[in-house]
Amino acid sequence: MRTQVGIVGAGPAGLVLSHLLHLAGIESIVLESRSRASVEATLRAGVLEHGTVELLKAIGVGERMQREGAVHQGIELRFDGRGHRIDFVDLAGGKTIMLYAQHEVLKDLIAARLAACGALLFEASDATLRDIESESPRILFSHGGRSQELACDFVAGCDGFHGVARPSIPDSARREYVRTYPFGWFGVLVEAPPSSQELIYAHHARGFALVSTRSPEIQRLYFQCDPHDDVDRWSEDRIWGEFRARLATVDGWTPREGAIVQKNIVAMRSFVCEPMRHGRLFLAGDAAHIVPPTGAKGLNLAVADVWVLSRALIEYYRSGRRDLLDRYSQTALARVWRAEYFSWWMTSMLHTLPGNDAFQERLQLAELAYVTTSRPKAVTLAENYVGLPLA
Ligand code: FAS
Ligand code: PHB
Repeated sequence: MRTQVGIVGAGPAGLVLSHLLHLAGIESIVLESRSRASVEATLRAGVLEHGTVELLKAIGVGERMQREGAVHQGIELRFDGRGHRIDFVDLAGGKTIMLYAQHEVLKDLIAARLAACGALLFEASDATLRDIESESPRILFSHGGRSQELACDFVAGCDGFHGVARPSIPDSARREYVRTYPFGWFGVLVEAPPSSQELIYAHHARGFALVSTRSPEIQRLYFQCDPHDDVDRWSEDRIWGEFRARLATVDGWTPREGAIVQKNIVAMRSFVCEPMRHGRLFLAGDAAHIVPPTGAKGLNLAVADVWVLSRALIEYYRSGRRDLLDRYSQTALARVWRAEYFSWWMTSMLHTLPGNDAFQERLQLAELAYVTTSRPKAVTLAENYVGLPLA
């Protein structure tokens, strides 16, 4: 098989890239190890930045998002039993965010790829990259029980943190920056009406809590937990008890409770691989970087990476120019480190460190008080949260 751009992974990065290239007349083949059903059912992110929403609309996959997603104009920071609203429209030049689940975005992208006769191979296993330092890299893989080889001009490694692309870069040619956090997020999916009009980020001595949403009937909530805990040790009563305690306000606010239909624990880490390019292999999304979800940046960074990569590939095929390709890693990493900083800052400000360091807690409360009383500081949070303009 032969194509111009071989893409490993059908997550947000791989699918948006394939569609952007298609719209510019550039061929690609997406190899995904899981089934379509599994990809379309994976529960992950829920917040789309302003730029991500505009891009999905611009490439023709925004119709259902605009119909079923919810536009949010701000968030609430809650601490010391009081809520403080961060107004994006006022503080971030009228920009907003969209609450629309990642797996719904993937369903829309897959439908658009297939409607455009895009080449999308699900259950393509054992992918191995070859000759990525040459002008004609190859991807070996198995599909339908047969060994296959895909020859291409470029390989886009969009296969997530546990994929094969990043490890294909020799250790000597890459450097990895890691920060792990001594806590995780206990996430629940709940059948209930929304508890609030906007997301609530709560700081509490018992640990962080987040009220998010998926639809008028389904809510998504998280609380800070021991990353090694076992979800089965948590009964519904105990879970709701934790949310009530951490989200309590002086005027008696309580969450709208309902049946918990899914629960899981996600570990928290910050990770960056430099460079994001090696020869003809270009990494994008979680394959190159991970952010703790406190800043809601994961999916949006993946989309921002492939926006930059697609501009570079389009210019290469249009004019033969290689400078944008050569600057891809540097350009993408500038945004990645900004998002890493923002996600680390939000995480550090809102999570309780094990051992309850009283001085640290006072520093966090001082930072929260400053963010919610200083306009310049609130603007910093708002503009980073809604997303900085795509490069
Ligand atoms: P993805 O991981 O989404 O996609 C990679 C794809 O490559 C997958 O479909 C995988 O099956 C495939 N693949 C892997 N190895 C392969 C191989 N060898 N061959 C072929 N295909 C291969 N962000 C938030 O903002 N909010 C959240 O609540 C949130 N929750 C998250 C929960 C979890 C458990 C995880 C892991 C991430 C979460 N994120 C969240 C971050 C998330 O949104 C990611 O940033 C986003 O999925 C990144 O997109 P991609 O880079 O496309 O990678
Ligand atoms: C989510 O809705 O899943 C979500 C929202 C905000 C975050 C992280 C996750 O910061």
